[in-house]
Amino acid sequence: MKLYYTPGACSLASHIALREAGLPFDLEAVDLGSKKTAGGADFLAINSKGYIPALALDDGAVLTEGVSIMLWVAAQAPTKGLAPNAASPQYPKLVEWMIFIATELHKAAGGLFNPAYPDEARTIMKANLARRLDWADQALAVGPFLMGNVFTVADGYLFTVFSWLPHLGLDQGKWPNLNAHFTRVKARPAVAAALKGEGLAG
Ligand SMILES: N[C@@H](CCC(=O)N[C@@H](CS)C(=O)NCC(=O)O)C(=O)O
Repeated sequence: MKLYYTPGACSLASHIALREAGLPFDLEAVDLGSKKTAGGADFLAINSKGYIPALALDDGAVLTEGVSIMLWVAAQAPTKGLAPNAASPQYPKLVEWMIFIATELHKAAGGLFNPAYPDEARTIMKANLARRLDWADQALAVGPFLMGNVFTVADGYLFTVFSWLPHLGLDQGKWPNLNAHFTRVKARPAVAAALKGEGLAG
């Protein structure tokens, strides 16, 4: 299978999930401006939505939407504990985290990369994001991971979005529990390998 990604973007969370799962995969970078892959293919022919991540499976199917990809990857490696069993009471709690990160953090932070928003809009967007980060910081007071003692795909996703804050002029230190979580996740060998694989090590 092959993960289509852009260095440091939300596809990093799917990349981390694949590395944590220990599954074999290839990587191909996508230029989001030209919608061309590193190999010169038309990315829109691979994912007509035009955004990463996209995971092309060996049977020809293409998964899109990070949450869907990460939950599928977790299910391929059940012994790794990247998601609770789907019939367990913990599973919907993981899905809650995934949806919270996708809709309240990822999209809020991602929008701030768009320079077209005027300053007044950016101020409101940043305040909304900060409010959600405040809540997540409190929720992580117990930890060490979002689901307790076990690292799940939600932790790689939160790590990815939190890594964007300095690029948005937001101080990671304002959220001490999230910041400690970020450091903890970054130290994982699979995460270091994903960062290196995207040319982001260091
Ligand atoms: N709903 C998608 C959104 C993915 C997304 O926002 N991807 C961004 C990078 S983080 C992107 O590719 N943007 C380029 C575009 O929308 O054209 C998901 O959750 O996977």
